[in-house]
Amino acid sequence: MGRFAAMLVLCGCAAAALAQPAPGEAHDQRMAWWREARFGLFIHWGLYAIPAGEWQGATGHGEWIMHTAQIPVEEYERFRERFNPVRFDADAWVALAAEAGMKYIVITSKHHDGFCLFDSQFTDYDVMSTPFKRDIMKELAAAAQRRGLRIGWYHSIMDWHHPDYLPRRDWERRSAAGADFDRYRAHLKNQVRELLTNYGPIGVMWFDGEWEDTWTHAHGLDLFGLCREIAPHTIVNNRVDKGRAGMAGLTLEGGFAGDFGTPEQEVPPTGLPGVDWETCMTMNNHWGYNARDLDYKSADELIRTLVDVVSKGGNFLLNVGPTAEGEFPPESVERLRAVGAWMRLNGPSIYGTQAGPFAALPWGRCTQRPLDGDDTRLFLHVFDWPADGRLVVPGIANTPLHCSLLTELDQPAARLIGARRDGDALVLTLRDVEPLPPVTVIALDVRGRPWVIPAPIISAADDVFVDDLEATASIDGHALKPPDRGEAASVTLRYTTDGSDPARNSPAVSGPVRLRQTTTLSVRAFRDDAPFSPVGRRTFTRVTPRPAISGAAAAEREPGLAYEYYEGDWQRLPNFDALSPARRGHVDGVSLAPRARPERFGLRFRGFLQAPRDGVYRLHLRSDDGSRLYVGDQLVVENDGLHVAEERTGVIALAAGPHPVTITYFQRTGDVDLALAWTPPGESKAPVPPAALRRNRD
Ligand code: FHN
Repeated sequence: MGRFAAMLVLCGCAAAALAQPAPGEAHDQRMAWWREARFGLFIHWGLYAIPAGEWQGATGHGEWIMHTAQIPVEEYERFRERFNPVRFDADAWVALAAEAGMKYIVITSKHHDGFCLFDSQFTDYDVMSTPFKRDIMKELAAAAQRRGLRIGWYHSIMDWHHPDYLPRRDWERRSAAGADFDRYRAHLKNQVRELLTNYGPIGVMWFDGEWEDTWTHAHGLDLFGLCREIAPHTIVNNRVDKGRAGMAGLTLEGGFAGDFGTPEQEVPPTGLPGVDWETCMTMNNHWGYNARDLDYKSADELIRTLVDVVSKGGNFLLNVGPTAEGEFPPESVERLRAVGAWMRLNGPSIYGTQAGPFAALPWGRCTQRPLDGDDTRLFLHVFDWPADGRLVVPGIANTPLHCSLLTELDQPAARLIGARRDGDALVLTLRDVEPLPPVTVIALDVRGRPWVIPAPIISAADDVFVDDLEATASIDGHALKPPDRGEAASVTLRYTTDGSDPARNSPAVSGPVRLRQTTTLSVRAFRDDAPFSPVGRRTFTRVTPRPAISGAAAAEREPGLAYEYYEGDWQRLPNFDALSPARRGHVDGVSLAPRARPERFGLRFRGFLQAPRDGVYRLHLRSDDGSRLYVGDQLVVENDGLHVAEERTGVIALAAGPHPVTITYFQRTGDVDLALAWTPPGESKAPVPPAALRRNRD
C-alpha cells in the first residue's frame, strides 16, 4: 500500500457563485422579521379554481389551465361571471395559517392568467367585475393584521390576458399587432404601486413569471427600485429580476436584484451560509386547486421538510389552493392543523433559528440559536430514534452544558439527558426518553460557538478505475481551531483500507496512494492520539471496461446521430417509445437544431460513441430542461426535470471501439439548452467531436 498526501487544505465556501444583496444594516433590518418567521402560507387562488383542473375531459390541469388547455382569452374570461366564493372568510383562512404556526401569508394578487383578486383601477379584469364584488386582498390583509401575521403579494410579471404583454402563447390566435410591452410595464408598475399603497404594510412582494425574453434585467432592476421607493420595508424575492437559477431558485452573481432566493418544490442539498432563501412547495401536485389531485404529502413529511429547510437556513412557504367556493380543501386543513400541533410544542427550534453547524447528520437535522454570553443552544431534530438509546453527535469539540427534551426545557421536573464525550463525538443517552414522532427535538446547550470538525475528504479522479487509481486525503483547515480564536490543532490523518475505523496505531497519511484493487479507504483525524474527527470513508471499485460492440461493420455507419423530434407538454422526460415522432432525421451531433418551435418539444438521439481507448470516461450532459444519456441500456447521466441549464456528469468504463448511445431531452418553457461533452481517459474535458459519433446508415 502506498501513502497519502497529507494536505491541510483551507477549503473555502464551495457554494455556487451566488449573489447576496449588500449585507449592510438596512438589509438585515428589512429581513429580520422574515428570518424570525421561518414559516409561511402560500395561496394560489383565482379563476382557475372554477374548472378545478378539468377541461374537456382532461383532469390534470392546475393554475396554468388557460395555457395547458389552450383556452382562448375570450372564453377564459367568462369564468369571471362564475367567480363567487360565497364561503370565503378571511379570518378563517388567517386563523388556519396561525394555527399551523405560520407567521406570514403570500397570496396571488394576479397569476399568469392576468386576473386580479384585488380592486385595481387599471383593469376591469379583476374581482370587482365578478358577482363577488369584494376586494379579497383588502379583507385578507386586514384579517392578517388583526392576527399579527404579515401579508405578501404573489404578482406575476407574465400576463396572458393584458393586450400589451408579449409574447403571446404559441397556440393563440389573438393578434400581437399594436402590443406595446413598455405600456404593459407601466400597467404592471401601476398595479404594484396599488398593492404596496392601498393595503397597509406589506411584508413581501413575491414576483414570478420573469423567465420570458421580453422581461429583461433592466426591467427587473427598475421594478425592484420601484418597490424599494414605495415600500422600503417590504422584501422582494429574486424573481423580480433575471438572476434566478431556475427551480433551484438561488440568485446568480452579476448584480441581480432580490432579497432572497426561491427554490421551488425542492430543498437545497446543504445550507448556504449568509444566503437568504425560501423553498416554496405544494401539499399535493398542483399550486392551484385541482379537485382530482388527492396525492397529498403526509403531515409528517411536511414537518420533516420544514425542519430540513430551516436546518439549512431557509424559510418554508407551504401552499394551499382554495376551492372556487373560497375554502381550503379539507386535506390541506388537516395537514395545517397537524403541523401546527407539532409547532406548538417545537416552535422554538424553528422560529428565529439559524442553520445548524453540521454538514449532515445520519439521524436528523440541527438548528441553532445563540444563548446569552457566547454559548449556543443546538436543537437536535431526531427523525430516526436510535434503537440502542445512544444518539451520536459527530465531530463536535464543544463542552456540553445542558441537555433535555425541548418540551421539558425550563421545566422544574425536566429530565436531564446524559451527554458524554466519546472521541470526536458527544453521545446522548436516550434510554429513558420517550420519542415524540415524527420529529423529536432535543435541546443541547454547549459552551461557546459550535466547533464542528468534519470528516476528512478523500479525493480521487473517480470512484471507479480500470488499471489503477491515485487517492489523497485532506481536512478543512478552518475546522482545526475554535471559531474566531485560538491556534489550529495539530492533527494527524490516519487510515485503513479494509473499511474499519482508523485507530491511533493505524498508519499515518503521508502521500498519494496507488490503488490496484477494489478498496474502501477510511481516514480520521487524531489529536494527541485521540480521535478528533469523524471517519471519512470512500469505496473505489476496479471495473472491467464495457466491451465495444462488434459485428456490424463500421463501414456501414455514417458520421453523426439519428434523431426523432416530438411535440408535447411534459414536466419530466416522457417515454418516447410510447409516442410518435413529429419528424426524424440525422444531425452531426447532439444539438437543438431539429426543433421546430421554442417550447414544449422533445428529442431523442441514437447512434454510437467511438471510444478511442480503454479506460474511464466522464460524460457531461448540460440541458434546460431535462435530459438523460444511456450507453446501451445503462443510464449514465441523469439530468431529468424542469430546471435551468444544469450539467450533470456520469462515469463509465469503456473498451476502445463503438458503443451504442442514446440521449433524450425535453423542453417545456423558457430558456433552452442542450450540450454533450466528455473527458476521455488521460484527456481534458471537451465537446464530443463529430468524429466520435456514428449512426447506422438509413
Ligand atoms: O408558473 C408558476 C406556477 O404556476 C406557480 O405559481 C409556481 C409557484 O412558485 N411558480 C411558477 C413556476 O415556477
